[in-house]
Amino acid sequence: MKSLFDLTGRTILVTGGSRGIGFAMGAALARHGATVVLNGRNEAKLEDKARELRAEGLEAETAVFDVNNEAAARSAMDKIVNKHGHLFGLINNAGIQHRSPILAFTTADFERVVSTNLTSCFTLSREAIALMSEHGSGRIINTVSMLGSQARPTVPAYIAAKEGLRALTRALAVEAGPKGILVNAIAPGYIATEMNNALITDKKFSDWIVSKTPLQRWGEPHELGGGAIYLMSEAGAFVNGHVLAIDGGMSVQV
Ligand code: GCO
Repeated sequence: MKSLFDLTGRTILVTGGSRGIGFAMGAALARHGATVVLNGRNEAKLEDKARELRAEGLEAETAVFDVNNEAAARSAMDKIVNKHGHLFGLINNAGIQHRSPILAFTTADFERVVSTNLTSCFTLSREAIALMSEHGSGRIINTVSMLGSQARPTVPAYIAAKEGLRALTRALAVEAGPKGILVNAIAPGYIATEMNNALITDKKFSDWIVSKTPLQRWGEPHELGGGAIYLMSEAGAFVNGHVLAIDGGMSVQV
């Protein structure tokens, strides 16, 4: 009896896949049978991480492109389809952060964050939906954030983009659903990743995060893997337009 969580035969592109949450999701998917294609901008780093998974006997490939480059992204997806016959899944995980008091936050910085964290998710999803529609099936997961409906100072672009990505998830879910494509989101809490190093090493801030999280700790990247497996598997075959919080309960604590 095939497990509900068996991803064998499913090829899944993970953007921002060379480290942190993206690599953790990719590794989890590969360990459940998927062929993962890790995306990033640094070819050497990507190859190292894909080699790490292949050393476990897993199916891992790389696709080097900047998610802001539509043509490069579409070309990478076409290559996946030409090699594997189907792009089953896309995880729009690539994201950047910029922290600054609002009065010093430039328009260029705001637009840069929104471009990577929101606009690129739209363009990659549109291209993926075009390819997935030919098969009548597919899955998209957007990495959003606990931040959005809740906020903290100095990260306005990130909050706006990630909340917009929640809304985009719902918009795509209703339009792609009739094509057999499910679109969902995962909302991490505060996870111990490179992007958050500055926060983790700031004892005052880190203590505050721990106090605001019912599990009283930072999350670990590997703790995002199960959610990705669920939403990419048969177990998630009727889940569409959902935002899965993986935040230790932080989003429900006052
Ligand atoms: C920050 C952090 C957050 C986390 C995460 C929280 O500066 O507050 O980078 O944005 O990364 O998004 O859910």
